[in-house]
Amino acid sequence: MKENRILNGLLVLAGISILAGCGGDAPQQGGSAGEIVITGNDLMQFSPTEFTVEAGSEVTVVFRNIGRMPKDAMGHNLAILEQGTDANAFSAAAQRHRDNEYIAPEMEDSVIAATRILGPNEEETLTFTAPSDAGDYPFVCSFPNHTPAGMVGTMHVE
Ligand SMILES: [Cu+2]
Repeated sequence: MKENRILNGLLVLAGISILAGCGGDAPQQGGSAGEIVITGNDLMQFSPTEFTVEAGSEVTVVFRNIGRMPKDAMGHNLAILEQGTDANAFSAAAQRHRDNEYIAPEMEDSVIAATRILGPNEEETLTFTAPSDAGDYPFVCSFPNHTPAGMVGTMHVE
């Protein structure tokens, strides 16, 4: 069963990769773009590290922790941030806020959408409206030390 779930995830990722390879115009636009699936693993890696959405569209992002390590040691979240947010500063401020899912309350205005901290085999679905301004928006895992370790990515809005 577990293998099937992982396989399904990989197939979804493969589909996203194919769409991404088509350049901007093809099937992702039009409001029924389908889910974007992002995984986090025990090596503090997001996959994929970038995705593209249409400005102003409804977006569904599924974030899945595919690692095996305990949540306290290797939890992950996915926080999509406003354009221009300093990802390292955001995550540095988050470190003191375990009780708030590692989001600093004073920086919540910089958050477009964020999951809670997920343990192994957990997933959470985010649904939000993409920004109306085209550009690149960072996303991070704000679990302590994961952003500086490279757990960052980019949401392209076009
Ligand atoms: Cu993480």
